[in-house]
Amino acid sequence: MKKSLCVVGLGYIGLPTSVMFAIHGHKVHGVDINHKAVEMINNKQLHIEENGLQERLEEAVDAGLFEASVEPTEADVFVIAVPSPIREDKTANLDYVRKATEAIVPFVKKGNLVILESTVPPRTVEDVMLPVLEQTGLQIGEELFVSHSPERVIPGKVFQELVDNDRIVGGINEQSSEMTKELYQSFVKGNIHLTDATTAEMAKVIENTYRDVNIAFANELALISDKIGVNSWEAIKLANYHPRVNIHTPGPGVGGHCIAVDPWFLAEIEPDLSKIIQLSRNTNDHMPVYTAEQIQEIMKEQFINDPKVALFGLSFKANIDDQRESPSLKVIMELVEKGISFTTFDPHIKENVASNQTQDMEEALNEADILVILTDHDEFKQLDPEFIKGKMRNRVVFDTKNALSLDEWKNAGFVAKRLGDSKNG
Ligand code: SAJ
Repeated sequence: MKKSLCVVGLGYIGLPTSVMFAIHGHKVHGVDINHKAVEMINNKQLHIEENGLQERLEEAVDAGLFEASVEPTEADVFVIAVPSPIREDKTANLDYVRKATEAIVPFVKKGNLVILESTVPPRTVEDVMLPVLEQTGLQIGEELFVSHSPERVIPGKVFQELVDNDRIVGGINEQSSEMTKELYQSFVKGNIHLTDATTAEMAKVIENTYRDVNIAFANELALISDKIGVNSWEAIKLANYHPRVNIHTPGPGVGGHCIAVDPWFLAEIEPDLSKIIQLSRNTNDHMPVYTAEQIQEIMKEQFINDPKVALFGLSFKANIDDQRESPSLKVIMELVEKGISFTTFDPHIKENVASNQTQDMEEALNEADILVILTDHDEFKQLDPEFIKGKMRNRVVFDTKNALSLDEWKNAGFVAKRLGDSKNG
């Protein structure tokens, strides 16, 4: 049955989810506090980059099934997809979730369903949302239904994963779960697994924690390999041919709003029991520092005093424009602290937001002594060393993402190095 939806939060998750519901026939009213984003969306313009979003947004708006506003409205279903960041002290900041819940209270009626999609520490629905929703005066679980259905899509492939991924639905009671499942069935082709709200919260947080811990392991292998003349990328690839081994890949750090954040939700709840989790987080957080040290080291080895560094890649991973928690920004901070001059370039980030950023690749390379690849965008994998070499002052390249063929760059006369690879670098 077609429903009316009010989706609070029109960011990387809320906007694609809204248009998906709309193009599947539901009437969606999207809400965001960002006036500019709301105006852009209503004009069928994007304030974020995601494959396939533009055409779906146009389809949804043209069909009259999607509109954006700064105010919520009455609806059958409320979906909350707002940020749930951590504070400076690594504790969960649930202010957005709380405020979004408070904002819908005046519009919630008997028989409505409220779904939280944001990733949150276990017990948030029970301890943070329900007390706010009680202000509606409705009997929770009988007159008002509530669930957590965590988003699990990966930026860049959101539309594919919204459809194909299995979905977890954790209701505060069975009826909440069933109502939520029925709604998502309008577009989800994966299995929909029902559980309770707190287990759903836990499942989502541990998915990202699993990844963080495994990336930390890969990064540790890179550090060891750098010391002992091994190429960690090659060793990991070989180890992964074992049917029960699946090591992740090293890099300059872990970015994004999820994997670098969610493990802290568990650490906050049980600090004494989450030793591997905290160690992994700290290992991954140290990688930008290590990357900056490596840059400095390479420049010293090449007897280049007062170097200028060209940093390529500002988004937190390949082929997206999202810079949240990006390791590149931390590498920049480290270089600033070391007094090393640099330029930054990223073809996916169209406005200059980072320090010394330029939209012109050649300008970024001008007078540069070392080119550092921090994000493995497709554009960087296709860089031609023969072209690049004429643009730089010195020919040194440092690849932190295994995006380049070092042999090709060496053949073009570069000193070519790779993070976690002291065999070739
Ligand atoms: N990274 C590595 N090595 C790896 C994999 C990733 O260094 O082997 C780095 C990336 O470069 C990036 C960061 O980790 O900086 C995170 O990237 P990612 O692609 O692993 O994940 P996200 O943050 O884009 O999306 C994750 C996904 N979670 C899992 O894969 C378990 C996604 O499904 C979630 O929906 C999303 O978090 C979220 O919103 O929670």
